[in-house]
Amino acid sequence: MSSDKKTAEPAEKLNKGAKRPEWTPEGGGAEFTTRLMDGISAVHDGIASSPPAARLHAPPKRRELSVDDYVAGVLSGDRTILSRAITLVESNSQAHSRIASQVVKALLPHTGNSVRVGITGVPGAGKSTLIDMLGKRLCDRGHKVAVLAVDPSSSVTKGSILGDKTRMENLARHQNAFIRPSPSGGTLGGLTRKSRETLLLCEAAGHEVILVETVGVGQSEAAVRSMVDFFLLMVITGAGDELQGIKKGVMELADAILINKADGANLLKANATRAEYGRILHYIRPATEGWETKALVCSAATGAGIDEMWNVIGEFMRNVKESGVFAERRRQQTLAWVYAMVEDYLKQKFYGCEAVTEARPLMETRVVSGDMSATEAAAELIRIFETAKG
Ligand SMILES: Nc1nc2c(ncn2[C@@H]2O[C@H](COP(=O)(O)OP(=O)(O)OP(=O)(O)O)[C@@H](O)[C@H]2O)c(=O)[nH]1
Ligand SMILES: [Mg+2]
Repeated sequence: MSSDKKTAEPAEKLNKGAKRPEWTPEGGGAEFTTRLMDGISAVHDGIASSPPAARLHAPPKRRELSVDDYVAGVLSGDRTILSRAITLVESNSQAHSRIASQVVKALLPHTGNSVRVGITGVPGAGKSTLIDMLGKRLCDRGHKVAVLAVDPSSSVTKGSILGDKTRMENLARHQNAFIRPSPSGGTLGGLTRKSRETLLLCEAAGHEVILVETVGVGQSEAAVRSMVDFFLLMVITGAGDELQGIKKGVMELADAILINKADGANLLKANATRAEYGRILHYIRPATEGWETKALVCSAATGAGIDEMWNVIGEFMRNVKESGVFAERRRQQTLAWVYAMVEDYLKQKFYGCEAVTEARPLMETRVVSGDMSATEAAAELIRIFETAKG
């Protein structure tokens, strides 16, 4: 018994908080980073079903990259470095965002050369299935395709539209594809900033087609519209009231409405729905000057109609490039981005200000009870804010 205890002691001592072996010299560099396994709590019995040894170790600390490393890596299309650059852009740490902005700035001259397509639609419309099928076809034809997600719901649920639900299995396996789930956490404004910079990084890495998926709830459609050239609204045939379910505002953002799941018993119905949308579109203001919003059908599952849809996007791009609408839209989008970031910053400052937070309940009570007008309350809150920040 006592001898058991004796032999156990050194191991306990070694493992207790120790991440490196005792024999590592003081100040030893990366060449001495061999890590110790946890004692008997770790499983290594030589049986094949055990977790691989690598997982028993804490992951080795990755070498820090310089701005030049990031820039060179992204430009050479190195996917690992592209991923790390995106992680940097997504980070909320100030130190990271300083490096990130230098990386993005250095890469800017290499951006702008892709077709940016936004895809929205109600949950379950088939967005991910379409992206998987379309993306794979484009990759097979030699294009490099990047897929991004803007998912404001993920900041609440910590889920992600490209995460657990749909893995885009065909596309994910393709060497020409790069798939990035939505960053989690933060406001829609924050997510959009990150997604925009991610988009630029993907372009610099040579991706010629960028597909941005967003779930059709809330404000994310407008956010995605403001970062893409072509905006696709995916719908499905429903219980007869499907047209009412879609807000006119969202239809006005779309360059095409794609009725998905036009297969099997649903084919006839999908075609009828397309005709109906075709009629409605006459009364809707087109999203893009000089382009008539199209109503199309497809089956993301079988692939029918997908090439035709891609041809429509090609036709659109030729049209807007010739007319100058493309260049003007990109210019406007960049300017809008500047002010969106300014607004985001100001909002954060205002609502993050302690004096404002303290004053709000009283102001709100007074406004609601009619003791104070909304204008007076706003003026007072702004005065409090400006006094607080000195
Ligand atoms: N029959 C049929 N089923 C489809 C088609 N496209 C997608 N589906 C199915 O519809 C379901 C939802 O598809 P997704 O691609 O995950 O839909 P989504 O729009 O990405 O959904 P969220 O990410 O949750 O917003 C899945 O079970 C798909 O297999 C289609 O063209 N035909
Ligand atoms: Mg999806």
